[in-house]
Order: sequence, then C-alpha cells, then structure tokens
Amino acid sequence: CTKPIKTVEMLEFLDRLTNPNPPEPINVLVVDDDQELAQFHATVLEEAGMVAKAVSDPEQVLELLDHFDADLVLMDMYMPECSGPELSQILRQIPGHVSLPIIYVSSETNVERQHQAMAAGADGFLTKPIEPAQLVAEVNLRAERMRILHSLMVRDGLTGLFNHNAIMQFLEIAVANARRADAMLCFAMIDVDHFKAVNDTYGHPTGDQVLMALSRTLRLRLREDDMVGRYGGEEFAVVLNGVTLAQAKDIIDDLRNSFAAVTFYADGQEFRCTFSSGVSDFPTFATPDAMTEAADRALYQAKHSGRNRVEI
Ligand code: GH3
Ligand code: MG
Ligand code: MG
Ligand code: MG
Repeated sequence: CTKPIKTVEMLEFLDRLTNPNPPEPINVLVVDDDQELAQFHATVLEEAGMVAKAVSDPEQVLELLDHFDADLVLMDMYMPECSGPELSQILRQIPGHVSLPIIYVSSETNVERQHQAMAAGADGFLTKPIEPAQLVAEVNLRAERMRILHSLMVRDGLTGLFNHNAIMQFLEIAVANARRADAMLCFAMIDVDHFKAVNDTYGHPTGDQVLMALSRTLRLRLREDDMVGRYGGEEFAVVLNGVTLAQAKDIIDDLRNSFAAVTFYADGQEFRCTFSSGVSDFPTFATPDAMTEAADRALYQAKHSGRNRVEI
C-alpha cells in the first residue's frame, strides 16, 4: 500500500451540511478482492436506495475517496495487495478520514483475530456470508448515527449555524482556494449591540430569541455559497466568496438593515436590536489569522464610532 500524501478538503462536506434537506442518499464504498462479491454487496445497497461503489483493488481506495464522499466503508479483511487492517491504518492517518466508519466484512470467525483487526481502526465486524437485509440494516444504522455525530460536531446548538471551529475551518479552506484560484474573498465579524442590556432587561431566554432571529436573517439573506457561523456568544462570522470588500460591505449593510427592522416582543413591550460589523478581504489580508484580526479591528472601530454600522 502507498502512504497517503493528500490532505482532504472539508469543503464538500461543509457544503453538504449547509443544505441538509432533502437528505442525501448514503454513500458506501465496498472493498473486496472478490470482485463479484463486492459488486453484489454494492448492488444490494443500491437497491435499498444508497449509492455504492465496488472496488476490488485496495490501491484504488484512496484515489476513489478523493471524488466519492463516502459515509461508510465496507472492507474485506484478507486481500492480496493490502490487508483490511493495513488499509484502515492508512485511512486513519488522513485528517478527512479519521472518523470515516469502516466495517469489516469477512469470513474470519476467530474472535481474537477479529478484535486484532478492529484495533487497526475499524468500527465493526460483519461475518460472511451476510444476508442482504442485514447488510442494509447495519449500514443504514451506522451511517445515520455518523451523520448525526458529524452534525453535532460542526453545528451550534442554539442557532443551527456552523460552530466556531467549523466556520474557522471553512475560512482556512476558502483562503487556500482563493489563493489557488486568484479569487476574491471577504470575512465579516458581526456583534450584537448592547446585548447584555437585552439579557438584563428582558431575560436570557429573550436574548436567545434575538440570537435565533439574527441567525435566521443571516441564513435567509446570504447566498448559498456564503458560509455563516456563530463565532461565540453574540458574535457571528460570515465568509463571503468571490466578492470585493465594497460589495461585502454592502451585503452586510443590507443584513444590518434587515435585522434592525425586526421587532421583538417581551414583557408586553416592543424592542429592536442592531449589530455592528467589521469586514476584511483577501488578498489585502493573506492568511485566515490576518483576516480575522483585521475584521475584529474594524468591528472595534464600528463599536467606537457609535454602533449599528459596518466598517472595513
Ligand atoms: P457591545 O455593544 O459593546 O457589543 O455590548 P454587549 O452588551 O453586546 O457586549 P458584552 O460583551 O458586554 O455582552 C455580551 C453578552 O452576551 C454577555 C453574555 O452574557 C451574553 N451572551 C453570550 N452568549 C449568550 C447566549 O447564548 N444567550 C444569551 N441570552 N446571552 C448570551
Ligand atoms: Mg478477500
Ligand atoms: Mg461581543
Ligand atoms: Mg455585543
């Protein structure tokens, strides 16, 4: 087996999560040196509504996973080119595949050898021959559970937006892509104005309502390839692909006006909220850290110039 050299992009994965409906079919990679069996298992899964690819040469697995966004791998244990455990170990060294579920499908019945193989980084063991219905049920169960885990890992619990880590990871990918494609990119930090006063006046649950309303405004009014996350507390971050700094400022200003127009009701009173924002651009700021710092500085300036405004 060859050592992995490619780092895996999370871009497609994150993109897929921005649009969780309708649910995408489960993608399964079936690896078995017995080509007929691999194809049979793939066909069984496809008939159950999944997308399955059969591979009989383990050497092809890494390359295939670059194009095929697998939710799960079904892997033979004994293959002449490279054993299942060897292949699992290699996959586990690649950042994007660290948590990819690997299930052995093998005729090995010795429990000790099964456990040894699992220790190489697999998540389950199914013994051959396996009933088609059982194969479908096992794959469904594990893939669904993994999707839920992934979503918990990248989503913010209150707003459903990307969490801090996910949006920062996305910024990193976006900067790398913009550099490669010589493209424009902007980053905006958004912070609710006098939010502490909202909590103090109307209570924490009402504060939460404001944060959810802001996240709805951001989600509804941004384009599909703009990524928005909750940076922390009452701060949000937006990655805007392919726009100039002036365009980004206009977009965030539009959002600012929309949000400022929302009326909230609490304790028989009406109130409104505003936010301030700072925007930075690539390539003026050429790294994710530099972009974040510049947006943060601009946000500070927006606060000190009176709030409810966007600075660049
Ligand atoms: P500024 O205009 O300068 O940004 O003032 P501010 O009051 O918005 O800023 P400050 O940092 O003083 O207060 C932020 C408040 O946000 C304090 C914190 O309790 C509150 N907060 C953070 N996370 C949450 C949350 O999830 N829900 C609610 N309701 N409040 C939160
Ligand atoms: Mg075999
Ligand atoms: Mg703040
Ligand atoms: Mg604030």
